[in-house]
Amino acid sequence: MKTGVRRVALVGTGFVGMSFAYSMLNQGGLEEFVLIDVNKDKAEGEAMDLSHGLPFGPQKMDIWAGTYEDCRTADIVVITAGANQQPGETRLALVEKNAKIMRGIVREIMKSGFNGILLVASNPVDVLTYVAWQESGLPRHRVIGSGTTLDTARLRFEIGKYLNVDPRNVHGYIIGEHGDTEFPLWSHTTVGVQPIMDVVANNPKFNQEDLEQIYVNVRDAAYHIIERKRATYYGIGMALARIVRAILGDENSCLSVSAYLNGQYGQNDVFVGVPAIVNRNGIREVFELNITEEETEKLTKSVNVLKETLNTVK
Ligand code: 6V0
Repeated sequence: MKTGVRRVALVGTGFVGMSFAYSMLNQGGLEEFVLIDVNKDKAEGEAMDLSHGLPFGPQKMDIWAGTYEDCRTADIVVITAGANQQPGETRLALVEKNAKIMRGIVREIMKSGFNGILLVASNPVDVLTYVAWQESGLPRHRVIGSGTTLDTARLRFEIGKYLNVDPRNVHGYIIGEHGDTEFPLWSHTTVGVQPIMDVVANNPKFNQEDLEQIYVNVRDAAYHIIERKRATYYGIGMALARIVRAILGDENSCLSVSAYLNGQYGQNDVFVGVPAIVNRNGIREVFELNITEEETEKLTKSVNVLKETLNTVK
């Protein structure tokens, strides 16, 4: 990755893309921000509106509505473009539609001579990250999906609320498909330095049933939010900003992104949410945690669901 001016390009200036952009505007960490959308007017309007926040932001930033050619020198291209499910449309039809959109976008990005890191958030994110990797020809460590970073944040928030501790001191991960088969790694969840299983076992105020309910709420959070406001975007916007800052800052942060598995946890040739170390080269490594037999079974089930969908668009 080049040094000096840090450039991020965003493809898809909808709710998710702009929540991410607004987070970056407030947090800083880059000098050039390119907004790309099939709807050029939308990208232009967003670039104007965002720029007007710069006098209140932490740093100087050039923000403009650009073209795929601007991806050439980008460090990261974040893809949040995609169609939403239409009434009567099956999930499978949506997958096919979005895979087609993803291939078209990645082809344009690569035509520019782009040689950075691709970060995908469009859904179904694990499947579309695979499609983006396949289409890009980039090394697998430079293609990343947002995976279960958002779900993990939801889990940390809920546990923090339940135990009345700062969610930043809750260390635990949701892994698997970003979807119905995801699950928490309770065996590796700690609050401060205490395993959560010890916390619930030693304190009559807390119990395992509540933890299971927290998991169900986390897993179904998107449905509950969509029911009320039709879409979810602030949480994922912050999660994407977190990943982008980990990359640009060469942080070696541990995040549950969608990463390519090459034998870890007995899984191969799939992108799925697992804790991984992220730095300016992308994914440095995927940890292989010593997970329980039950957790291994759940991960296998989740991967199988992903592979089934993936086979329809590969
Ligand atoms: P939105 O508000 O409809 O925005 C989508 C944007 O993509 C629009 O501005 C479109 O014009 C643009 N677009 C569509 N096709 C193309 C194309 N071919 N080239 C360029 N731009 C295009 O949707 P929203 O922002 O709410 O959601 C975007 C995607 O994020 C969807 O697939 C969601 O399902 C997904 N999410 C992913 C999450 C995650 O955790 N990974 C969380 C929430 C939503």
